[in-house]
Amino acid sequence: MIDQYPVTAADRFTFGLWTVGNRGADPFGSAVRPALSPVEIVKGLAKVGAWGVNLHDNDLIPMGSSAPERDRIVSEFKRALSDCGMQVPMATTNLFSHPVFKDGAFTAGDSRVRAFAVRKAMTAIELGVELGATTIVFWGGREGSETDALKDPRDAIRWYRESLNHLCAWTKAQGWGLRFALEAKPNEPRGDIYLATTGHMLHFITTLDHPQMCGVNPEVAHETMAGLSMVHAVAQAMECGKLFHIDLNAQRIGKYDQDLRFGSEDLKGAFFLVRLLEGTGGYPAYTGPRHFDAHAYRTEDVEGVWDFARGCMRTYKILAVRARAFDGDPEVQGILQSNAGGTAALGDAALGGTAQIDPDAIATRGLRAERLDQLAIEHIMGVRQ
Ligand code: GCO
Ligand code: MN
Ligand code: MN
Repeated sequence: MIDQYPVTAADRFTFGLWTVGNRGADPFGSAVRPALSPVEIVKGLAKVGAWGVNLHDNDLIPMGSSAPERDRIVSEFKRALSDCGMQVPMATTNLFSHPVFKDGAFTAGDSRVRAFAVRKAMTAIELGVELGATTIVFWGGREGSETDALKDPRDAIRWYRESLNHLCAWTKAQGWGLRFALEAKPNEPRGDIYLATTGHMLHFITTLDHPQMCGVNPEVAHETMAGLSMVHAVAQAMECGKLFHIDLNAQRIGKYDQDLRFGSEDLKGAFFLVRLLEGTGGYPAYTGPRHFDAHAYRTEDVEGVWDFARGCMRTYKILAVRARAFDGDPEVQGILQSNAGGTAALGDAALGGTAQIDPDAIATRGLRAERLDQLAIEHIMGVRQ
């Protein structure tokens, strides 16, 4: 059978070492799968057709490794990357696992912890640059609180800004031309995480010393956990030129951070997200990596992990084809055009003509959103081509 949805390097699909490397441990149970080495992961990802792999510093180099150990690990990893033709477009820093970060990294009350975190991020950025990364993600998993008795959130936000300002200035001074992508999450592992959504991050960026080098890394699971629309978050980021990276996965509302296979929940949300990223409904497409920040169900063995990885990419590709079909469908276009009346820019002329506007007449007209949405559903289900 011919594969109608072959994955190619042009798709720019990436996975984190921590995603396919996830061993299925949860707060109630230990690992169910063997550890895969970074080199094994690179080979496995290349085999399923991924374009690149992303990493936290400690996914590759265990904390406390000696300099010679570090160099040996990095050179082995680089060899595997070049043998497999794999890229490392993004790197990030683990600022959450070590107990020193129990009350935050950039927002820790203790200035020594903040200094340690910034230094760790600098070392991780150097590693990223050595591997060819052009985007650095910051996910502040521990930057939050269970009680606001311990510190004033305004101090925390100020410390967060100070750390990022330092990292931006230092990175610029090295002449690396990197971009920073800030990733929001409402909670988990903290009770409440500061700058809880992509919208919070977009505002925070405007308060930094170098806002132009900072953008966002929205994640499906995180916006959904907050009960928000990932499509709207991504659209807002795209609209202001701030979509620097994206974490694709799936999530059910009201649950813990599930990080499920892309498209495995809320297929309609995934469809409209892919439509946005691919630009089939208008505006330029997103050109950055399509990164999957997800992991296989705990029921799976290693083979199931590769099923999971293939599934993420395949669903994305199928949805891209379906989105194109939806936007090319004459009935869809007809409904959209029939609603397009009155899109004149708001200006003096439009405001001057308001006397002629009959609000009651306009209000009687239905917009055919039911039919349009049904058409989207039928395209998603593949019954309309
Ligand atoms: C999570 C986050 C992380 C980050 C990763 C990269 O909820 O655990 O999504 O997976 O994306 O640490 O910074
Ligand atoms: Mn997540
Ligand atoms: Mn993420």
